[in-house]
Amino acid sequence: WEQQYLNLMRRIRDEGDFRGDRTGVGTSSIFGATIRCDLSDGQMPLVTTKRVYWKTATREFLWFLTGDTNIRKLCEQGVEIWTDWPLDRYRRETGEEISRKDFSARIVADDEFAARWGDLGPVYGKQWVNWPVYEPAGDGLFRQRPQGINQVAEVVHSLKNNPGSRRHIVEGWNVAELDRMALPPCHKTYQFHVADGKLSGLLYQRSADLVLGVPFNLWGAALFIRLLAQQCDLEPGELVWMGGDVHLYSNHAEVVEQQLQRVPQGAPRLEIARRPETIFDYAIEDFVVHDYAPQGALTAPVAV
Ligand code: THF
Repeated sequence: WEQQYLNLMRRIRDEGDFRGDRTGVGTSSIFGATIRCDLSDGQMPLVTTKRVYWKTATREFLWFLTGDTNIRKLCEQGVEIWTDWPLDRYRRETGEEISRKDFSARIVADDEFAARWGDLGPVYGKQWVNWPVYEPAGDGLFRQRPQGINQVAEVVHSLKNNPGSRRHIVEGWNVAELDRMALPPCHKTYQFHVADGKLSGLLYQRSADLVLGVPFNLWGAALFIRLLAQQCDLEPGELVWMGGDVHLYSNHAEVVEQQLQRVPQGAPRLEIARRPETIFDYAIEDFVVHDYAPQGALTAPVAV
């Protein structure tokens, strides 16, 4: 599968349309792309042509499943992939020139500071496990139900009880709440499919930072399938990744050249060492990756 990823990277470099973007960095992009990955025998779409921090991506995914939208729990674990957005807001609103390291340390140490500055709004985790529901209050008004919809639990239930359904969907794009999110969801729609005892999944991602984000998003989507498969006694099938606006940031050009000179090596496998009671009970220690010997790290700046 990794060759598909590299081919896509090469195609965008050679044929992409250059456009200014929200972040001001500028991208080359194409519209509409697909990558298919076989997940049988523990195989995972883990990029080997550079080091990808699969534990960071796993911690992020487990954090989504808790419904949390504050970066504090991530910062406590040394995961800083979401820190730049709250940091940017803090700097803009206070004018204080705080470093990323100091900001993150303060989020961890100070409850009030974390509550005030660490929240991303109703992003992925909130929508996945607690999508808000409003019901008539009788007087023409509506009130919010104390507990929203847990889409992940619903999908576990539907996979077990109605595997042939075409409605196994987890959706992040809550139109009514987009304006309160630090960033509207990129990996916005997951659909699952059961055939012949195998669970496949499709991720539709509206916007895809091919260098930095996509390796994380592919891992997360494949992990989602693996957890659901284990919980529902199914074998992992295939991951189908579909990107809308798939782009290369112009400040990633150097990294793109280096990565395109490399050749994928090996087939990393993920072992899940334990089967917890529910999909919400996994811990980072449950995951072991075998046969991962990535080529050297390539670092690239993230556009905020
Ligand atoms: N915005 C942009 N511009 N790119 C993205 O990939 C992205 N995301 C999330 C939200 N907005 C985005 C955030 N996810 C990294 C990885 C994933 C991110 C954000 C940043 C990153 O910097 N990765 C580095 C360092 C890894 C580490 O520090 O452990 C890497 O080399 O992989 C896509 O969902």
